[in-house]
Amino acid sequence: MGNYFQPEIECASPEEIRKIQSERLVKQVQNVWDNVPMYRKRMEEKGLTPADIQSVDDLHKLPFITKDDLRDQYPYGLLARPLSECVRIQSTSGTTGRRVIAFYTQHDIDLWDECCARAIVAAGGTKDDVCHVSYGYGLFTGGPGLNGGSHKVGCLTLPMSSGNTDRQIQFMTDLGSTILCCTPSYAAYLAESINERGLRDQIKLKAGIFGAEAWTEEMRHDIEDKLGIKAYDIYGLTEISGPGVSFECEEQTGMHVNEDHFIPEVINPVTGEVLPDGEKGELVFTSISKEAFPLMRYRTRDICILSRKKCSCGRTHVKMTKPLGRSDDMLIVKGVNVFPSQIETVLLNQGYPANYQIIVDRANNSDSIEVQVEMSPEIAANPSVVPTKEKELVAGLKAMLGIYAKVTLVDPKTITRSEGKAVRVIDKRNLYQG
Ligand code: DLL
Repeated sequence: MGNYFQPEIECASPEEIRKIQSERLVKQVQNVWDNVPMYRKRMEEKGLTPADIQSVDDLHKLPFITKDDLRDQYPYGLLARPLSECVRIQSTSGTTGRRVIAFYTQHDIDLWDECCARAIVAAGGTKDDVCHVSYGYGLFTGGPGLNGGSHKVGCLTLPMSSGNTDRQIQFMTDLGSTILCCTPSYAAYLAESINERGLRDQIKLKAGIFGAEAWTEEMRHDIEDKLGIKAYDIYGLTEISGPGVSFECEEQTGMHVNEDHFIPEVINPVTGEVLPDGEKGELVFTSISKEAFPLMRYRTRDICILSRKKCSCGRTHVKMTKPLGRSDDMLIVKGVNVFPSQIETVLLNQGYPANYQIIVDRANNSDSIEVQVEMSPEIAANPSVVPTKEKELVAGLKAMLGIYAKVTLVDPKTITRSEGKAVRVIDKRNLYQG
């Protein structure tokens, strides 16, 4: 194992882990009760005081919080520390209306870096490695998170960010990158580009740490074959800190959750009932050691299964499967979170009817999104305006989503009407398995 493996925590007995969790949970509940009016109000509505939460066994009593709560409290409502103690924000992709901002104290950044360091070590990383970080830097958590983890491990860190494939490959060959961190789609694209240029034998990569979007086992094998590496999954979300909430070890049978910082639960998304390990449901996290932006029982909308089966790596932290779907309609396209309702807002604002279809596809490892919408009879009667109208929609969608979406205006009454719930989204990528 490398130099940031923490066996005293990562291989602690379940009893020891529960003890740490209980102590931290009790403190965190008092913290949010004292400092975040929304939490106090929600607890009072359920007749709870901090005294009702004595251990992890009481966690289920606390109310859930959702992304809507985060939006309602935007920007400062959920802060549990004075702004003067915060040193950083990160944000989810998406629009102003839907954006979620997470705040960090220096302690929170250190904790996050530590989680990412554990992930890098689990992928075989040591201070002798050259860690090539091609996740986006900026508001997105991917670049900053893996960058911080790489520093903690002591790797030589290449803060490449995404894009500029020629430069990526040049640094990779010139500096002998050994660990690649990026989205699986970008890894597949890089792998293809390296092979096309005949440079496969000039790269020294041994491992990849890929996450931020769903990817299949087939895609894993394809990337592993093309780059001659072992590809590890990493999971996380901005609200809970970013990448490193959980990560794969060499067994590659699920991702160990950093349970000493984030308590996972799986619930029935309809009733909210907590489900036993092994059952599929919505993943909920409680962050028990964060200072600035601690979320209690946050509903991730990711569907997965938890397992406590013994792992050959020696880590005892619970494992989660890859997300097996979502309990809402969020899509991740080109690494950006997209809600169909955002697209509908743009269409309606520009005077189109709500007869549309969203088609998401992936070709050459790159996502594409197309919006087909019915034109009005007025536009149909004057087809010369169609290209201009399509351009206006493309611009509106770009402003709303931050990515290019192709727009096709189709003839009135040509999009199939549904007799039940409208099927607005056709996702041809089939990314979720199970
Ligand atoms: O995607 C954080 C991250 C960065 C994770 C780099 C891993 C690597 P958000 O942009 O807030 O944060 O998106 C979070 O992405 O709720 C999942 O639906 C999805 N997601 C994240 N990791 C995975 C993964 C970052 N390994 C949302 N597999 C989450 C499938 C993932 N989906």
